[in-house]
Amino acid sequence: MFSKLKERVDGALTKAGQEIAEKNLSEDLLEDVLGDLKLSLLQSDVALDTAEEICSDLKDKLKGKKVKRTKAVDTIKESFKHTVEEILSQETPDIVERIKETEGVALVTFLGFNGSGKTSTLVKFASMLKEESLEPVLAAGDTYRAASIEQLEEHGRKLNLKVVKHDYGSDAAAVIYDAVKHAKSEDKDVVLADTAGRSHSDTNLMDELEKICRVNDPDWKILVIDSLTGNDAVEQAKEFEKSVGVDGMVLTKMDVNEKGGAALSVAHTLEKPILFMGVGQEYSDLSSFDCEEVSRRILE
Ligand SMILES: Nc1nc2c(ncn2[C@@H]2O[C@H](COP(=O)(O)OP(=O)(O)O)[C@@H](O)[C@H]2O)c(=O)[nH]1
Ligand SMILES: [Mg+2]
Repeated sequence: MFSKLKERVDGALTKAGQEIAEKNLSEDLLEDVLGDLKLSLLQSDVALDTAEEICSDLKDKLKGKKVKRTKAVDTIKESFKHTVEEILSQETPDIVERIKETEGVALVTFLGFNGSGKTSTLVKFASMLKEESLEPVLAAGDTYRAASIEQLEEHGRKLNLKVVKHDYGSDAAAVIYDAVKHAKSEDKDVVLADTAGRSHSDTNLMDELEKICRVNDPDWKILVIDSLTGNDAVEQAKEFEKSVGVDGMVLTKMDVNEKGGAALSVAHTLEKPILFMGVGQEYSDLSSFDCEEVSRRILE
């Protein structure tokens, strides 16, 4: 009888103790802490819209949540870190394996702004495929920028790979079509197609890109993004996704960028995997995307 009473008293005391030890996360505290965390994202070159969306989603998720009083700030910080890691850790397909499994000739096109690193990424990828005993054909689909065809031919010579080209100003869709035809006739595995760099204001080049994709129906449309791009990375990603669709992304120049915020911006915007990162100017400087390392750089 007494022990029952004692149990009840003990229970009530524990509950009262818990209530003192716990609190609901208030909007004020969340705004305070998330405001600081948003600033840290901006300092890592994360685009403003992305930083704002991440923090406001997190605020909605955490508002009113019961937490240990002494751990309130830590809980918010932990959730924030977890969110950043989750955005970056999209499931990444093994593109090399998928190319190997493709029946006939796989077509991979590289898209992106001028100077983002399309041609460099293409030739690094060609070198990676060669090491996997695949034989790519290169398509000189940038028929627009001066010297782009010679640049690709030079790499073709170094890597001992066939480059299919037409003249400057010619139809890029036709170059890529020919490259695929050539690859089929020679029993090659894969065509890697370069394209001209474009910007959202370049309607002609965007139209040309749509034609390339309509005519050739690539297996992979890979968006190449310069990791040094700040707010504009989001706009670029949206524009390419809207026009032709994006299957995966490559973040270049990660060797000269300590911050890595563009990776978070584009992964959050498109929810597409980051297949590789460019980490230098040698053929071997194409690494698989290291989610943990990039999260660390952004959160540091
Ligand atoms: N450090 C560094 N430079 C890169 C990387 N990727 C591309 N570049 C350089 O960026 C410049 C533009 O690259 P390019 O491939 O010609 O860009 P494209 O106009 O998109 O074809 C060149 O000077 C490249 O050497 C990278 O991962 N690291
Ligand atoms: Mg180029």
